[in-house]
Amino acid sequence: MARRKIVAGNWKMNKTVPEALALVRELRGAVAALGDKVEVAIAPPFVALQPLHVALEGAPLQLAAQNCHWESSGAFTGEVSAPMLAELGCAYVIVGHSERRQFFGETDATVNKRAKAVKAAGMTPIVCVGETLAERESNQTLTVVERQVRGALEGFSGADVATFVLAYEPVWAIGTGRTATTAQAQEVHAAIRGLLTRMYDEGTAERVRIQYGGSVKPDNAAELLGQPDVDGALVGGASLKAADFVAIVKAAG
Ligand code: G2H
Repeated sequence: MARRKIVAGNWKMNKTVPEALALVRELRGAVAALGDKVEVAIAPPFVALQPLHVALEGAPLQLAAQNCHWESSGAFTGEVSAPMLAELGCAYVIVGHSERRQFFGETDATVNKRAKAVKAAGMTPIVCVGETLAERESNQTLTVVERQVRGALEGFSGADVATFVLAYEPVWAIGTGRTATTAQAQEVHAAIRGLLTRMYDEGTAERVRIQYGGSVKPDNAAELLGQPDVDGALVGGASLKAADFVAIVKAAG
């Protein structure tokens, strides 16, 4: 089954609002010129969402947030809720990014709660999973990834999950310049799809889009994105320059 590839730029804690607007001005036309074969999203910091929502009107670029809280409102100082993000035009919310797991105490249970809030607010979660270097070196990759996928998706129906995006991001490849080989990426992506078949059914598993993330660059994107179970990329560092990000989108098409 042909899955439409999705390339998303995770800007992390980069770009002021003027810088974000300037980058989007560059991206708009360049992405539009590539046609609609590949879905493209950008995840700027929260403070840039509203101005970019306005700036992106009519553009073939989806807006994504990098995280959200699981409650709709309340006494949660410093947090942002899913309905607030939906109101700003977000189509996607990244949940469970390894930097959230590593630096902010994210667990499989809180990833699940956030994914439920995202879905309830009418958006689509991009659920990140991935093993550390120590876990890979001790042959725990598939066990860890299975635990993360099961934990994140607990309580969702196959119909829900079929619309979700998963992102396999080996922690050892994030921002390090080390990329998983195409074989390593494909092996884990295929294993995730096999797991989804066991958890739901083959039809569901075939519909879920699984992105690869971790030092994706213009020069490695085509090979990674050419793998049968790699349905897109979650791009960090290389999404901060229009030319690099557009080249990756092009490689996906
Ligand atoms: C992984 C990725 C984007 P980078 O975190 O989510 O970042 O491409 O910089 O490794």
